[in-house]
Amino acid sequence: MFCFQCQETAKNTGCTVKGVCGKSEETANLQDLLIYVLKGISIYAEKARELEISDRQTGKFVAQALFATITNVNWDNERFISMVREALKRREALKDKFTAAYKEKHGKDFDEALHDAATWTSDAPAEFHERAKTVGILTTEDEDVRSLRELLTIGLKGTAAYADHAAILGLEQDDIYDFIMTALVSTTRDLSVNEMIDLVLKSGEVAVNTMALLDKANTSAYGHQEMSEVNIGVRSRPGILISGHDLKDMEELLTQTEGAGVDVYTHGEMLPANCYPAFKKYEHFVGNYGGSWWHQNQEFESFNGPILMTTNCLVPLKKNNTYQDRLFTTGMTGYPDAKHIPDRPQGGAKDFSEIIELAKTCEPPVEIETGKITAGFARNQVLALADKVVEAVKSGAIKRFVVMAGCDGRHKTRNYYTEMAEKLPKDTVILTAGCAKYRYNKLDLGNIGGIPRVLDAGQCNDCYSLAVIALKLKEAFGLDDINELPISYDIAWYEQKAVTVLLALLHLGVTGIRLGPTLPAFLSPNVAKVLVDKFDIKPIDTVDADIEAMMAGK
Ligand code: SF4
Ligand code: SF3
Repeated sequence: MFCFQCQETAKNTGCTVKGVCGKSEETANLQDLLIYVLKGISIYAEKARELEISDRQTGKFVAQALFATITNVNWDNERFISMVREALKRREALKDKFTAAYKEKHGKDFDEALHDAATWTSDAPAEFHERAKTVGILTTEDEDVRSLRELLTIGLKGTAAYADHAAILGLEQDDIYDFIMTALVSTTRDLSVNEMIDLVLKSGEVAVNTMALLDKANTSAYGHQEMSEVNIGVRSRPGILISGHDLKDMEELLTQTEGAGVDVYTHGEMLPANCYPAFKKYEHFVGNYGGSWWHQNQEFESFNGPILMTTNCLVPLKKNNTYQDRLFTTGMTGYPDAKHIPDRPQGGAKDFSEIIELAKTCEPPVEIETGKITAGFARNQVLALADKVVEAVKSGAIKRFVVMAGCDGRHKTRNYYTEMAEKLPKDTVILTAGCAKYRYNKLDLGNIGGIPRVLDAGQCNDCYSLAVIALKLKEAFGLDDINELPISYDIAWYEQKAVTVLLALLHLGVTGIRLGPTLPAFLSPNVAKVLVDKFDIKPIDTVDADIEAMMAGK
């Protein structure tokens, strides 16, 4: 195996024996093979597009399959085997459609030689495993080509996840699926370095569009997040814990648990659900339990009730854990020993009754903390405060905004972000989104004239809100360049969605981003240099040095 897609990768080079995350060689290889067959589908999809044949369902499948390969999403080899089979089936169906149309148009059979990803086939899992060993990342020998191909593919994964969330809420755009597939095809071709860089940058544009689509899907379904005090203590009834990013699952769980005598709590990236009007109204929706994803081995124990994982981050269970029988996955998430809740039938809802019945037999959660977190500062809420914010900047009460969005992770070096939040001057405001916030969202950092010093826009995809806010401020101050704003970017990354967000920021023209706790292993020295030269991306330094630089606008 070889995997270097996340920040925790072994020695910041690549996991080769087993993932630091716990991913087995078998799973890693099946993921490689799945992506390989997705490239084959994409080759035919591109050909079919030339003949004006489009197949939205297949585009969506490609997005979902990519989503499944994100760190900490799916640990179930059986699911990957069935996804490879489905991918092969879809590829063949698309091929048949295309070749028939081709023959009709040209009066002869299609006989162009295609990349092996479009022709390889098998139905035997043993052959899957063999083939998988020959299609991994290292088969691209040139380090820079590999780096650009993987930067593109890794960025696509987050876009794919966000596109799937939007699709679940009924919003889809063919151009997003088309780009994902075009980009996958590009990795099977010998392109020039400039062509590859262009595609990477274009993927940032598509990421922005996809986050905008998801923002529209979320806000039109559930309203705009509003400033909310989220309870972090517990009540005395048994509860269900829901984690991940899928708001449709959140909605259906809340409606199905109403009046059932059990409470609902969020974990990790589901925290922002507490700020949507459509969810806040439920009396049995208690608040948020615990911290970010990597605390789950302890927190799922003490929660006592069933846990529903709707997306990442799900981490492997420890031996002798007590929650394996209480763990449920759904959507693209999977774990070999956990119960999987099937997709909703057309026009219907998922059936969470088994989870609810189990909850009734469980002990209530153990209280691990008490108090409240202030959240809900997505674009609408911040723009409602815009006058106040602009005034505070003009008067000098707010000297600088620091965007500290992204992911959390278990590595000790991430204390940097807690220390940064604590040490930033009192006239700075932190803008955040994603689970990185758990490093400082329970600290009492005060407010500036009623504006909290931590403005939490929500999930990682809500970084879109941060972009909207920055663009509005640029307008309010009559600036030409987003980089003239008193905003610094100190982004934490762990999994691939953060890479997507980074590419989106680059597309919006943001320069000077600090990225930590380490720079991605998939950036070769030459590719890293391009990003440094073009966008002034930099690694984090010490907290004190970074504060000094950021306050000086560097
Ligand atoms: Fe290693 Fe990260 Fe890949 Fe897991 S996801 S195998 S930790 S690089
Ligand atoms: Fe967190 Fe996994 Fe990335 Fe959505 S839940 S930000 S790490």
